[in-house]
Amino acid sequence: MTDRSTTRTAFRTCPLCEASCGLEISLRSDEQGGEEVQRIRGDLLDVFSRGFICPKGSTLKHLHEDPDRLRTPMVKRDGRHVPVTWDEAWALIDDRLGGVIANHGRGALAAYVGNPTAHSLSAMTFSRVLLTGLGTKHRFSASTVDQMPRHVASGHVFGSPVAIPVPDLDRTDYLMILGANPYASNGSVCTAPDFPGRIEAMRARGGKLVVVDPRLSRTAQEADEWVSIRPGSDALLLAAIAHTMLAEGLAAPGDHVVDHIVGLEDLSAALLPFTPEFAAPATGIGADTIRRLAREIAGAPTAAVYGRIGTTTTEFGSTASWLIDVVNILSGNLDRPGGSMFPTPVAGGATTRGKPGSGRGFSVGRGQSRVSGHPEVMGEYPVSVLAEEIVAPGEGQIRALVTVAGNPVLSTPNSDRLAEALDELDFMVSIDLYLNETTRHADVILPPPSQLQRSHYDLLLLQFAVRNVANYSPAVLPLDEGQPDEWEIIAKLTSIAQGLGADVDASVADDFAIDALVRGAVKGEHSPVAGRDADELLAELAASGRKGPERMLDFMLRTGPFGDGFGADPDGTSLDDLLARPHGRDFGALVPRIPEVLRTPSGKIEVAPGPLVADLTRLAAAADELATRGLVLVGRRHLRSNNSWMHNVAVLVKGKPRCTLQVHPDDAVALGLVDGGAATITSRVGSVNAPVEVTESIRPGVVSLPHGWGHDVAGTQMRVAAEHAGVNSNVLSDDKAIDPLSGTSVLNGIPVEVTAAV
Ligand SMILES: Nc1nc2c(c(=O)[nH]1)N[C@H]1C(S)=C(S)[C@@H](COP(=O)(O)OP(=O)(O)OC[C@H]3O[C@@H](n4cnc5c(=O)[nH]c(N)nc54)[C@H](O)[C@@H]3O)O[C@H]1N2
Ligand SMILES: Nc1nc2c(c(=O)[nH]1)N[C@H]1C(S)=C(S)[C@@H](COP(=O)(O)OP(=O)(O)OC[C@H]3O[C@@H](n4cnc5c(=O)[nH]c(N)nc54)[C@H](O)[C@@H]3O)O[C@H]1N2
Ligand code: SF4
Ligand SMILES: [Mo]
Repeated sequence: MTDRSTTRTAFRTCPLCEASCGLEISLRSDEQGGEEVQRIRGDLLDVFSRGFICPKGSTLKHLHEDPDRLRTPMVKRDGRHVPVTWDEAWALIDDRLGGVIANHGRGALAAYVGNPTAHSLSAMTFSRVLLTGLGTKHRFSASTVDQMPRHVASGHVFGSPVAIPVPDLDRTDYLMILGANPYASNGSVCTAPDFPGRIEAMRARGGKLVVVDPRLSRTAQEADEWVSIRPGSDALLLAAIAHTMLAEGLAAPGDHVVDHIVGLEDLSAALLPFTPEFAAPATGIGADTIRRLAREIAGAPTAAVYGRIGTTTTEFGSTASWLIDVVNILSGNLDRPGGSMFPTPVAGGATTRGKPGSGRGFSVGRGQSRVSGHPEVMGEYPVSVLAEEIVAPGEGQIRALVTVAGNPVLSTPNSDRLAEALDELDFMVSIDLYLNETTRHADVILPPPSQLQRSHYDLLLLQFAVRNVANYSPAVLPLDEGQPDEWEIIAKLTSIAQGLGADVDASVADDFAIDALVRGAVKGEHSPVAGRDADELLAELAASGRKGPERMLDFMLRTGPFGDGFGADPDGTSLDDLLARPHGRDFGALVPRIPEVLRTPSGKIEVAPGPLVADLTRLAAAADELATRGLVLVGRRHLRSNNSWMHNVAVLVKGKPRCTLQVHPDDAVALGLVDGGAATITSRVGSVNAPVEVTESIRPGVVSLPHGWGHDVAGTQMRVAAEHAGVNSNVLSDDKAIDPLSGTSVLNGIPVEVTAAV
């Protein structure tokens, strides 16, 4: 009989959300002579998470074992997906994608890159290779239903879209959270395992938590103060807070940054109209409260203002993100311990490369979307125009689409329209774990290995971490027979799209990519390997036998701010160093980075950038309409859910249905709704029915429906999810409603009508 006791313990960072918790995974031998996961718990020794884990973390086992998870490529034949060999899938892609390129050119190709890309080392390192290789301007991603406004604000103010200050959670005395619910989401664009525990520690040391949200969220319940705000009006609240600081002489950016700021006078002038009295009707927050909040933030020993989804996915997302920086700057909290600080990413950070202290700055509009003329932002277009770009005929019409780790049919606006548009494509290929609402439209689905069969390093998320940390995890379980790694799939797809044929090896794109990375670095005047012989470095990297993401990561670690610089600093880090530290390496608390972090042409913090100041006019003009708007819809997240794709894990979806329409009791009476009954919710673009949950924990005039549900679609293979289908809230989101500065969709504050469903 096989010994069923633990045979091995592995450590691995959880890739499911941004918190990057360390996991301790016990394995035992299975009947087939392999290994199976016995138990997953928090890694007590992880340098960052110290044992914290949420209910999703242990489901890496369930995801790995999920019988619905795809293990072979799927091809659509006569409207049904059937399993095929990898060779068959590649041959078909070569033929069909090649056909589209031959007939219509590369301008007919498009790509949509979804959220889990940010959580996959393979996809992080190779999606850029793919996007370049496809050679099309039709690039879309989940960023334009998420954090793009934050990038735009940082780009204009600090010169780099990834120079994003994060709240120094472990040292702050006062935290204001707008439109985020870290007790459910575990934090976003602020990597902090056990965000709730860090908040509790702050309160234990006498700190204050204020939560601005139209819902009494879990986080708001834990707060010292809940400020109930009308959706979409955060920019007005922040403008009025900044106005108050200026008007009352409380604005003091501090000696540590003041010489590095330009535009303070322009800012003061632009904020003059935004008195608390002006902001009060639209925000639904009293002028006295706004003044008090301004005084509290300015008066606290240290304070940090932090905003997320509820501030970015609104009509004024970019301006709200900018005004968060403004409040942090005026209150003297930018770039100081306890305030809002810039991380120093150990690997792959754009603000640790190039000339420190100044740069080319940030601009948008290097192209316009073909149909609606939206400007390019960070090399992509608003995902809300994907459907029209597929449907509208003419030069540059999208005919073939590649999706990587994305489910836009549930995640992006006016989704019914997008679903119809996908059927008009000549060819669609998806790299995805599941046959779901989006991939059911694909001609070919290419499955990556499970999360446990892949290595990990949070290349993106550690750029926004509240401590400077590095943690690499090797794959826990081996690849299945014949299964390529995720990076090999992306690399090979890239080469096929470049016309290298179905038999091309993944190493072609890989070798090309590392070559470009190393040759670029040795040419960089400020790189630790400036002037070194690229071939020598490439040979040293090759000597380790590494390829793919590992080889790139090793290079990025070694040439990063804490790296060994290929011999320059023997104590510096490298992949070998991290392999010897399964619980990660801590490089300490965040340190001040002004001015070297800046990449503006002026070398200054541009506190009043033209496009954002100009947007204040649009904001002021919207105040009346915001104040009188009728019923609006907002979203919400649940701890046991992860966007659209983890509803096939039975332990996570069991219990009461969670896809309910939350309604305030007063509204329920007025609308004739009863708890447990059904409601019809209608917006400009669509209509859905959902069960009603009457609750005091939402502001009157606001209803809330979570996104990522709506799994009752034919032709998918997610049996558990189908039994807990819920409805797709993005049928209601309006594809025409966007923040014009970033192209980001309005997903919160959608005007709706609600009636009792018959
Ligand atoms: N468990 C779980 N964790 C997740 C995810 C998940 O789906 N489930 N998704 C991950 C992803 S991709 C992301 S981007 C992050 C997001 O992380 P968060 O930004 O923390 O996301 P939410 O939990 O949706 O919190 C948004 C809050 O904004 C509020 N809100 C809505 N409209 C407004 C408004 O106009 N103003 C203000 N001030 N508040 C408003 C909502 O009521 C809600 O409480 O979470 C990540 N973590
Ligand atoms: N109304 C409303 N809509 C929203 C939001 C909201 O708050 N309200 N939030 C928005 C936000 S913040 C985001 S980030 C987007 C998310 O939008 P998307 O990224 O489009 O959607 P996800 O639900 O994250 O779906 C991820 C897909 O990747 C697959 N997948 C999971 N892991 C992997 C992997 O490791 N590799 C590969 N190749 N595939 C994988 C899953 O099967 C699934 O198909 O949704 C947005 N949509
Ligand atoms: S909080 Fe996020 S990273 Fe941590 S265990 Fe849960 S899903 Fe994983
Ligand atoms: Mo997101």
